[in-house]
Amino acid sequence: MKFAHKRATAVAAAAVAAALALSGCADTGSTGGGSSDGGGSDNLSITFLPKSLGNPYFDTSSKGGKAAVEELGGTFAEVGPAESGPDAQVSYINTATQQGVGSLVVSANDPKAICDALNEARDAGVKVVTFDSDTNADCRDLFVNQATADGIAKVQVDLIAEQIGDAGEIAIVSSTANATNQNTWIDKMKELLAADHPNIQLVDVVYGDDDEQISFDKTAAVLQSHPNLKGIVSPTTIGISAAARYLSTSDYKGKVALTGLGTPNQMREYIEDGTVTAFALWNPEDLGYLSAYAAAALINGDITGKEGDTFKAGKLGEYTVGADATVLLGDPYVFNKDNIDDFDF
Ligand code: RAM
Repeated sequence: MKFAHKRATAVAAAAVAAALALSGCADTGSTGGGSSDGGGSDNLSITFLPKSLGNPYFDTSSKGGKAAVEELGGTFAEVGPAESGPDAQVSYINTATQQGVGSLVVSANDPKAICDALNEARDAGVKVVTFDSDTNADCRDLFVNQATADGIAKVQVDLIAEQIGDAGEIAIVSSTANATNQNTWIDKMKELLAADHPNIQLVDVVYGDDDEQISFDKTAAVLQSHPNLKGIVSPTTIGISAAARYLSTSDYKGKVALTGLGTPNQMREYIEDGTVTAFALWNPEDLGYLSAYAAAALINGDITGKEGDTFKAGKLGEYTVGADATVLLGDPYVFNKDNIDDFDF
């Protein structure tokens, strides 16, 4: 598994920096290059556009993206809306297109709403990489997926089933209603519940919009409307930490289970106080790092997004483009009280 432990990350980063310095490749690079004969360009100006700013998950993915762009001698930028909304990213896409960036690396709040803007960017020569949350496949060059949707759904269903004794009512506290990633995972979770967990009933799906307070309030409301609730699954880092904050000081603490996708730093106190026993995620820093390398490979013309294309992603090694122009980071990882202190993101 390519999971960066905090010490391993630091060691690997130092090794890469040393290698670049030795090979003389650590210059600042050009950012205004046009296309060369092979269809590639040297315009390594790479802009990250998360679902929204101020989310520690995306702060961490951008940290990885920035490290990769710096290793490559390019120019990193991060822009984005304050709140996650279906078309809130359009103006940022248009601005980046006007600026002539080499690539936009986007986590989409909606599969369709930003497509026209992205396709205009692509017509102007910008390579579009989606990561974390995809658009429809015809509006991007490549999707860097954190883990398979089946794997992400299964780890959460397994965790909640184990935590509630495989029986009883559960609810989902999701992010925004249109989020491509959460909606895909929720559909897969429903399939798994129906197939393998006949005694678990999913009674509600509510949306906290990846906003801490809305997620907190929706958690309170869903617990009130379903007095027999045994567990909550929150497949969003903002949702699960807000739900944990609510549960931790309520009478439901220890009675209603909570799991889903969270960052170790946001969940640590709730693991320590017993509100949550286990949750899952991948390493967002690695996801950002891989996405930046994929963007650079598209810009350089090393890959086009064709199945079987390969490229090198620095300390993470070589990756191959799979079906539907998708690159896969790895497997989800489960955090609990025994391992959470090994991680710092
Ligand atoms: C939130 C966002 C992001 C998702 C994580 C798990 O930070 O919704 O898109 O991948 O949770």
